[in-house]
Amino acid sequence: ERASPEVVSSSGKPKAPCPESSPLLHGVLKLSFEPSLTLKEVAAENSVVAEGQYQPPECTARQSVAILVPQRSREKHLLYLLHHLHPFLQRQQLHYAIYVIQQVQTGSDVIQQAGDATFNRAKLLNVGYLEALKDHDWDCFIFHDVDLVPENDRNLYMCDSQPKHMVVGRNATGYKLRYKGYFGGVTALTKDQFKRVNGFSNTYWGWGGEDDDLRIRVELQGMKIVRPPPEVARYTMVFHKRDSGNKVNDDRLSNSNCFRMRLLGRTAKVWRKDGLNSCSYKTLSVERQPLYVNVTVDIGTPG
Ligand code: UD2
Ligand code: MN
Repeated sequence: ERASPEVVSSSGKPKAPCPESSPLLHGVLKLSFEPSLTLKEVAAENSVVAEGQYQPPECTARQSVAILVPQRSREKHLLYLLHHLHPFLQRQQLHYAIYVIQQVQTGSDVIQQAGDATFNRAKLLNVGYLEALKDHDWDCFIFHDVDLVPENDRNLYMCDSQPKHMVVGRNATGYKLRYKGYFGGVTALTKDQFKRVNGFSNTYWGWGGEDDDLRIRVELQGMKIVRPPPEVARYTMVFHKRDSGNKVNDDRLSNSNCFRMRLLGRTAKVWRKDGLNSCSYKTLSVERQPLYVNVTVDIGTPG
């Protein structure tokens, strides 16, 4: 175990629990997306972060939170996210670490940056959960798109008694919930909530459906999704086009003229066998960089 929260301060006195509401919060934030921003600059702004991890010096954090970010060829988005998220989480007085899970595929004898292999967001997040638990017994996991930046630091990156969906609205969609039951973008589940649903399905290759599948798993367990107030749960999504290697997953659902409910329709039948307990992968490296832990992993191919 490498990161238990310090319960004793450097002076040797026990640290009091952090207040229920952090005095450091600003509310609405002014975001910036400066194309010239560099990793070095973001590291310099965050000298209090070591190996992607931080704990408040002044009190004992109420939760230990692992932020899991699936990423492939979105380095600029990652930089914007790190730039905003580190100070944001510090103002929330959390003990936290950021994990970036990179999808790579191994060929027979060459390791190939998987520019072309089909992306699998859900499986990468399962890997992130399993790998992060090797470092520390995290209370709470935040499953986080690389391109979403929170606009208000009262959107607390902590877990509740029920699974929490943090993105009620975002810039591109008029800050409205996209549809009832929408569970994409950023979600927060405790270690036990995520384990109870057996994590994400590993079978969603390409874009879409994996977030709805997780919602179904949550509902099957009789849990109920909660959301922060809409004025707080707001995000800016950095502009992007659909990546190559992440085309719409047509198996995920369908309408009358194609395959109805191919994957989502079988969730209730398969969730026990398809998830954390069947997530096979090969960890290629775990690099402890100053601002995040970089987990590079071979998760295989759809076939
Ligand atoms: C929506 C959801 C997202 C997920 C996705 C369907 C929101 C705000 N987000 O995202 O959570 O359910 O639909 O799969 O509703 N990524 C890479 N490289 C790639 C492809 C994907 O890093 O080549 C990662 C990255 O973290 C990205 C995320 O996967 O943010 C989702 O992919 P997207 O941003 O292309 O899809 P989007 O915005 O429609
Ligand atoms: Mn996106």
